[in-house]
Amino acid sequence: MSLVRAAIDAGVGHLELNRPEARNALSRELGEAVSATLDAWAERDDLSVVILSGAGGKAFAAGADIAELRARTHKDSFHSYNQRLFQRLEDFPRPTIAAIDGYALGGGLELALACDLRVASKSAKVGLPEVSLGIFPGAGGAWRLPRIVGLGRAKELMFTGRIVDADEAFALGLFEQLVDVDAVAAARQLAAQIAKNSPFAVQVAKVALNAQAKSQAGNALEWLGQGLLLDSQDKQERMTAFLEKRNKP
Ligand code: CO8
Repeated sequence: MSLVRAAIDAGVGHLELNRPEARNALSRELGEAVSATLDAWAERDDLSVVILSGAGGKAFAAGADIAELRARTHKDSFHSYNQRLFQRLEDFPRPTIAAIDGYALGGGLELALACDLRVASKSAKVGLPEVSLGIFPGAGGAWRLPRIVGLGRAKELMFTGRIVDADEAFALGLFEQLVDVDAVAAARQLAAQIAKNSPFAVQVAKVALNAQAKSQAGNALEWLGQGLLLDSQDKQERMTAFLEKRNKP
């Protein structure tokens, strides 16, 4: 079974993370499949907008794959696979929309934060539980989240690791749109509105808006900070507890 389902229809690309049995947890292989699709789509003139979603209805993505993370060390942090993927998404030449039904946790929320826009349904539950696992949101969350919700709110969410329901997340400004059901259908409507406009003008607007928000220093701190945490015994114990179902955020 393919790890991503990708299709372009009427100028809108739909990329669906397809690992529902693991709540679309972002394994290295899944990340590479997303990256390959973005590479293939970056040059497409017939593409105006990209929608990202998660298969199965229960999760957009439940974070990085904890079994893989448990085995990672500071050397993997310096390779920064997730960071580079999310940066690739932020720099993608067309607008990107995360359509969030169900959980978007940890790296799954960071993936959504790297998209230009977020549309969610009432089933959405979001949060950054990394600190409960002995690491921190080191794939852009530490600087993308405060950019969107403000520093104080970002700290509160990150330090507690608590999971927020859809209404609260919308009130915090994490989503641009909240609908009762079916975030993908709502994202398609939004994409259709954007797709009516000049693709090049929209691209220039995206570049101009993003130019102010780049954080190279943030990237460097993430490699260093996550590298230290990935090597810690505390992380080993906490991730083992999750995998052995002794603990849930
Ligand atoms: N990684 C691996 N497997 C996962 C993950 C995950 N993140 N999330 C869920 N799964 C697996 C479960 O282990 C389970 O597997 P199995 O069926 O083999 O037992 C299956 O998916 C279904 O999960 P649940 O039975 O737990 O499903 P529920 O619907 O009861 O609960 C939850 C859904 C609430 C989403 C729950 O699965 C959960 O809490 N998942 C973990 C959430 C989490 O902690 N995410 C943060 C991970 S850390 C991270 O993202 C770091 C990003 C920074 C990257 C930096 C890299 C260097």
